[in-house]
Amino acid sequence: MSRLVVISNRVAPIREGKVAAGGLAVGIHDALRQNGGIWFGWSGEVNNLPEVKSEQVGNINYVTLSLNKQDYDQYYRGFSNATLWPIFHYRIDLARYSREEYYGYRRVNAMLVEKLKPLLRPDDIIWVHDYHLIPFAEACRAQGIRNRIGFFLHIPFPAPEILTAIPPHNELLKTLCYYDLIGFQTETDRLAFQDYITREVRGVIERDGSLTAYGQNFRAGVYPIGVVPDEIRHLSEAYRARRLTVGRNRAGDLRKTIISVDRLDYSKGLVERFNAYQEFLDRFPEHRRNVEFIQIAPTSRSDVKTYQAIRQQLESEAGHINGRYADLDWTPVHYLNKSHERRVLMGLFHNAEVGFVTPLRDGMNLVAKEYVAAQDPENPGVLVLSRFAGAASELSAALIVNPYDCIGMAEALDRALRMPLAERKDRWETMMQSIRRFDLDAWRDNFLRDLHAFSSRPRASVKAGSAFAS
Ligand code: ADQ
Repeated sequence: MSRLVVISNRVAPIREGKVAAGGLAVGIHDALRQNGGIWFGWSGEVNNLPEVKSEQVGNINYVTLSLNKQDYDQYYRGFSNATLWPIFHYRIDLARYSREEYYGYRRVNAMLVEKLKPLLRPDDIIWVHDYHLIPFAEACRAQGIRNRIGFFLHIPFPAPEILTAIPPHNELLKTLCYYDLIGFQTETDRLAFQDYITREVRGVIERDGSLTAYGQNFRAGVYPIGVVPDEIRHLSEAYRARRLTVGRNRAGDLRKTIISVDRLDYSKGLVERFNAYQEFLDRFPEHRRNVEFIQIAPTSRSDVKTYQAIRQQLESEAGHINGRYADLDWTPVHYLNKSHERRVLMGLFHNAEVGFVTPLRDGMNLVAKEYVAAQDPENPGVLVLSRFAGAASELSAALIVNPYDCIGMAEALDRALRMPLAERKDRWETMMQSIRRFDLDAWRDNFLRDLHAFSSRPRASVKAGSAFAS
């Protein structure tokens, strides 16, 4: 049986042999445990000692390395998070491009391949994750690695008009085509990619559905990432009897809760969401004092400039709403800027009447699925979901909103809070069917099945010693 070798920008932290609980980490961990393998990537440390550390836990070998400051600035902070992330989330206005950073990105990909190469066996299957590692397969081929290599993009794939804002888009997409299988979250993403390949570079769709471009033949498929519904149900039920934060109104009734949980990121539509909540309090005064909004959003990528700005903006918005509406016994917004344990989050989801998930763009958004999976089947809450989250293509029984429509979102909150039990149950059951069908196991198994099935044929080799080899 082939071993699995997973490459991701960060390797999930190892603590006493357990990976940190989180959707993606759990999925990858399970896949590795089945046949044994390697999880390879950056340790998260920045120093001048780029030594490779290896730790064997059961049949999984966790291999990590640190980055030096220049690599970190160019590959991680620069091209990955200041060019690719904003552009792939349709925010050309927030993107910057530097040729040095792009070269650094390519150089680090080549360096990672160099460090991985001695650990590989000829029949290993390699599964690479996300936008930091688009050129990884091309670097593998350049260094003579012939294994089957698949790639999964966790974030959206932009429309070609947006993608071409990246000056070396053609070169970058050429490197992507060295993968045997490229996985996307939604059909929209796959079609945007196919559009680029067929229109921009005159690639061809073959009769077997594979694509040929830049002299490479490869497959592109849709593999929506999912959650583990039973695990979420189990965690959330532990909190069934507890109301963690919410108080009572003057009549003594428990206040209803609207919950949002995100990484603090401009793609998540937090400012627009706060504005919509304020609009909701303005337009529907009958909900004042009877509802509380909990926004959990720990800082992420705090050393990237645009992330500092959004944090300040949100603090000011939350202060503004509370300043305007709060009373001695009512705080309309609880804005919590720190991380919470997974079981606490699932408990909060379970107890919240509304899940308010309104990104401006999102590859999938697992929070939407987690919120639904954490509900009590006898008394489920309502999911208010942005049409621009990948999850919206599966969860059409949510109240779908446009996050740029402030009044529309305020009206959806009102509707969610008033929704009769029968309608809530109907919508929840429809969503749960899809969540069970496209769970985390299905995501992983379908991707790996297709990667195995797509036999590796002899490939044209890339000239070694290219400009980006480290
Ligand atoms: P993220 O942008 O991080 O992931 P998301 O899918 O919502 O977005 O969250 C991933 C996980 O992190 C979830 O399990 C969630 O519970 C957890 N999480 C989020 N915010 C948290 C918080 N404040 N505290 C604690 N845990 C939190 C990227 C893409 C997404 C895609 C995922 C998986 O941007 O579109 O769904 O990868 O492919």
